[in-house]
Amino acid sequence: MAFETLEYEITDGVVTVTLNRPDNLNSMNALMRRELVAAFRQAPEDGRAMVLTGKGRGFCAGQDLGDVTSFDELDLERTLREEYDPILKALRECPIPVIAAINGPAAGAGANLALGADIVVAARSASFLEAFARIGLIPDAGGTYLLPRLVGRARALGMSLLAEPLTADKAAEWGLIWEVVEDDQLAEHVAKMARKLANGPTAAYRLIKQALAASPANDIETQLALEASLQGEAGQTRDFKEGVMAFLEKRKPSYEGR
Ligand code: T3D
Repeated sequence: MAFETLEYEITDGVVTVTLNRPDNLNSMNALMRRELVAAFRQAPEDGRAMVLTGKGRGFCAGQDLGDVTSFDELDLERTLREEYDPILKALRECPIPVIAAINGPAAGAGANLALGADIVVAARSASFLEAFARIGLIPDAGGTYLLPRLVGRARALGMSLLAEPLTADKAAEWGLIWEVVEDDQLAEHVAKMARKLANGPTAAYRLIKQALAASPANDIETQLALEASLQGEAGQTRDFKEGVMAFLEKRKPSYEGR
């Protein structure tokens, strides 16, 4: 697909989307917001795993504040409902695993875009900043949903109210993200992880994502029923049979994603 604000590449079943407005740390304008939604919807057609990263020294600095030309004409509720929320929903609904490779500052809606991914790997020099309160706003783009679920109330409130950058190491220690790697190893490390996922049991990954996404809102009865139903589906896949046969035959499984 051709985008103006994103690079979109497909290699060995992995779709890599690179936010590409490096002069302002890949902050989001309206076009980037639309293109991100399109990319999350297109990626499962083109590959079996997706990587989201940023060009240059930043991941994403959230809303492009340079776009705010007239406060009188601003309607943030509309922008969120019509432009930001669809990004987070498209990311959430993306059936293939999405890895966010955080190469530098992730701030504002950029931090919450990162945290919406399935696996977040950060370069050691990267940071996470719920910048909103610095400019008199509340965490949006899914921030108030994701933060307490990832790190609990105390840390969610500290991050949101104090609006100070959190180092990648601290983010991993708190369980906000999956892991930290050295800066010069980020791209290779994530590419290897993405290739592994792209060669994995794609249908099971979709069902795992579905089960874990539903979990926070469910009681145990409902969640057990959902698990049973989704496992029933997984058990019908070609890849389940292949996984069991490969185990019994003491060989590596060859998954086809169905
Ligand atoms: O619709 C709505 O408005 C509601 C939705 C809101 C969603 C949001 O995301 S609100 C939060 C918006 N984002 C921020 O407030 C973060 C602003 N940026 C920063 O605080 C800092 O840039 C960082 C902490 C992220 C990184 O700091 P540092 O020192 O590494 O870089 P820098 O020098 O501040 O930035 C480098 C350049 O990027 C600089 O431009 P210049 O001087 O080289 O020409 C800077 O102005 C530009 N830049 C950084 N962030 C933004 C930006 N330009 C436009 N918008 C930005 N968000």
